[in-house]
Amino acid sequence: MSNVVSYEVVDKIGVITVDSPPVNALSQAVREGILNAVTTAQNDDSEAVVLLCAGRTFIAGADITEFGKPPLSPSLPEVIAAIESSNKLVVAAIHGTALGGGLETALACHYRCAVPSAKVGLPEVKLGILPGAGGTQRVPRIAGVKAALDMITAGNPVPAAAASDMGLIDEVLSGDDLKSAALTYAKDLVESGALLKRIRDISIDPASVEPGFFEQYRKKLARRARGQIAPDAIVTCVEAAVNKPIDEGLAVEREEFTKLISSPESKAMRHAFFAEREAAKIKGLPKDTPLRDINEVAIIGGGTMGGGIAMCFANVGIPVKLLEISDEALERGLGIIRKNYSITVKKGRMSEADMAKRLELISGTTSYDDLSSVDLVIEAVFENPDIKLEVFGKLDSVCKPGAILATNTSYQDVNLIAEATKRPQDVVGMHFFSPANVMKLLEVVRGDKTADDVLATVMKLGKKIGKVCALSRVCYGFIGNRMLQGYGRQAHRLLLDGATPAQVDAVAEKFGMAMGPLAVGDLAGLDVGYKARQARTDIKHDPRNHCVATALVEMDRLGQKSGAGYYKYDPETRARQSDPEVEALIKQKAAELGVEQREISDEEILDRLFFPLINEGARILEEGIAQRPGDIDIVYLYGYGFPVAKGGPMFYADQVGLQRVYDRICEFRDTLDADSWQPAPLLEKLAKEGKTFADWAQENA
Ligand code: TC6
Repeated sequence: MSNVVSYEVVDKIGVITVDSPPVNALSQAVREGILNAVTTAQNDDSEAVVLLCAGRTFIAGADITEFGKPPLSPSLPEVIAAIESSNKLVVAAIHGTALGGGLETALACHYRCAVPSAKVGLPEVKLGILPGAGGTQRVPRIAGVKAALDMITAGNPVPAAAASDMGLIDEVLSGDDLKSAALTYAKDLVESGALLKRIRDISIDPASVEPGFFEQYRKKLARRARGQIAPDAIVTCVEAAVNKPIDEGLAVEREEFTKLISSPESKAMRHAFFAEREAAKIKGLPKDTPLRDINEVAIIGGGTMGGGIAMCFANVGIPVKLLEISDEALERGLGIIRKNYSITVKKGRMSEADMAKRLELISGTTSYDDLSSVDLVIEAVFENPDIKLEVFGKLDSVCKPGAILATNTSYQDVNLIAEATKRPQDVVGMHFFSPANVMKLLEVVRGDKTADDVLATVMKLGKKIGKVCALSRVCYGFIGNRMLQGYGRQAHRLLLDGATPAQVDAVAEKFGMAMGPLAVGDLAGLDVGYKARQARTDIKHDPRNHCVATALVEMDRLGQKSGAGYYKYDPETRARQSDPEVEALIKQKAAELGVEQREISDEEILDRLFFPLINEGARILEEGIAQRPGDIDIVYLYGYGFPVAKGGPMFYADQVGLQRVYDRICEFRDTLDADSWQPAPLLEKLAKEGKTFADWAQENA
């Protein structure tokens, strides 16, 4: 039939098999293959047709690499129309993940069966688009309006059993042999005289939807959309599914889809999709680099960080030993883990039995001798270099040969830590972000002597525990925290120059940051930076970069935890409120330092906050700390709340134009502060050559 789609008749059942690795995406060849097979089936002696896929998954969606290019015939809606109007029963047989256009293809079939491990979903919203091949019209027709909206606006996959409860799956198959179970199911349908069930024939009674429902839903979405436009468009389409006949609803869906696919938000989110997958690859490391077995893990330090990391492993069934210095500290650490799991159970997101299983995998110890059997140790003790070196010395003496010794340090020199052992090749950084059981980013830090198989193993393991990994070389703060320094510095300098905390945070949040920089300071605790500054006696701190923060700590305003920092916090709701006392303090500090305050525009705030990220990112690229600009984007998207609709700082820079970024940095250098605003040589070079970071990535692939 075609290279990627085959058709055969087995026992009077036509079987269409899509075989287009890696994920059977709906490329032009796949669409054409399915269309031809369905057309053939109309006139042969088959009594019904089964559509299934070879390899690891059912169709995982449209081929994203085709987006933004001229459309190729046949379109997915044409293929779907042909399936739905087939004069013979068409049954989708699902394994792996039926996503996006894959699920929409399955919904055009008259019946859907799935193996128990299968999942279905419409993740388009995560690419800044919406299901453009009938998903917004068909899902509400079978699953109901609210369930459809929840599923499509969140974009998360739904397991087979839940999908069956929603009506999206008709039969959860038993047994592992998908093809034979699907054939049996199709034959049973034929024998029982099952009707050609077409979802398009179902209509929704508009009276079944409460008045004002869509308006309220939109409001709820707006609060979490952070610069995204797709969620609102999804509501428009589902509303059309309720109020219009299906063909008109499909037309609304197409119109909204067409608008979204060419939007800057979708372009940014597609960039993020591919950058995430690219970041998992280490340049120069062969794909078949052997991996070390990781069957048991130990964590040194049972604080918030260590406990969170332990949960990551227990969550995927890997036994973890938590080491603390005393029984008391250990009990405290295990208690926090138990509390965290109980909260999840209370929220209904985990069963008691699941919690018990995970807790059983976490054991405690106070003796290093108990670590002799583990395959990986992650040190998560205080950021004190002496303590870290001592821990690694001990690990070196008790751990078995070949065990991976990782540090969760945010700032320390991984090469120095490696030298505290006789096996620097086994030492690596695994920098988790707090709370470690929630935050998706894992910065993997490659020491000068880290072995290839250690890196490959850690990257793979990171994915297994649900993290998005990005590789960094050793430098102070690695990729993320190193870049953050300029951002934090400017937030503070803007205050001295005349902006209020509320104004600075509002600009960052309007841009799409989860939280503005000063509100983040209050959340993390202003004492954290205070202590870090005190610990760094090797450099001279410019008071203009921290004087307000320092004064706040000295006034016992540590942030949210003490009820006040840059803001005052409501003790009940934690809502933040501007505080005239802080505004007076800022004025006083500016006067003391001779800084003349002025009116600051939002545009200036935006550029002064985000351009330092870009400038430092350029240095990080040039020094080879990060492999690619996309890796830097991933660090910011998953570790620092950068808005995905902007694609990450380096992608954002390309959209703004490197010439503008460069010019503005030079302007700030000349008018504000020459030390903080030296343009990175790579930025200057690319700007002068009229190039982008994406061009650089291509040239250095
Ligand atoms: C849609 O359907 C819209 C329809 C409307 C039409 C009108 N296209 O993630 P992995 C590649 S929108 C092209 O590492 P996993 C991926 O880049 C789409 N390529 O594997 C990678 O390539 P590499 C809605 C794709 O096992 C390789 O496959 N669908 C696509 O961890 C392996 O990927 C989605 O958004 C694609 N659609 O996870 C689903 N998908 O090896 C997106 C993957 O060269 N996909 N690739 O780096 C996923 O969520 C996951 O890939 C997965 C498999 C869960 C299917």
